[in-house]
Amino acid sequence: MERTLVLLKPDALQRSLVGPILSRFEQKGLKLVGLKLRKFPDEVIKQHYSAHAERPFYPALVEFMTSGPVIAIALEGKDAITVVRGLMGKTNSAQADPGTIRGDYAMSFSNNLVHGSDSPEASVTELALFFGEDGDLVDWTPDQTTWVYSGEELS
Ligand code: IDP
Ligand code: MG
Repeated sequence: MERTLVLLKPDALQRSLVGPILSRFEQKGLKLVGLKLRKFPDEVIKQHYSAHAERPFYPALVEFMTSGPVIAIALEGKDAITVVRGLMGKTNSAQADPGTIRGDYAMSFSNNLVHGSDSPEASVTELALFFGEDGDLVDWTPDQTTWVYSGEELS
């Protein structure tokens, strides 16, 4: 099992798309292990996107991501990182496939509703940044687990 960080960006909250986006992840069979609504401090957002610090869109990205509340979500599942990236769709929403979150609900390159970790290394760093405190992530076993996965996949 793998864990990944998802952020619902300020446009998701402004456009009342939190429910539909969260439903995509829940209905896929991913397990919710962390959920947090905050106006995250500039330092947290800058750190989160530090890999893009030299890119021309970075200042606007930080401004956008601190313009309102963000929901940080931790999801767990088999190949959760890749599965979540697939559900999100391409970064430029206008080019994202129908059926993906960005493809169905967004038009923009920057205002693209969701973030998802892009590698196991990134997921560890990002989960620590947004859910670093003890008890912020919850270990539990949904009753449906044995229906979401085969016995072989769970062993
Ligand atoms: P990702 O969110 O699909 O992983 P990244 O390349 O990691 O995409 O970029 C991080 C975020 O920065 C994007 O989700 C988007 O909000 C913004 N961004 C990336 N490239 C551009 C661009 O060329 N113009 C405007 N915003 C961009
Ligand atoms: Mg990225």
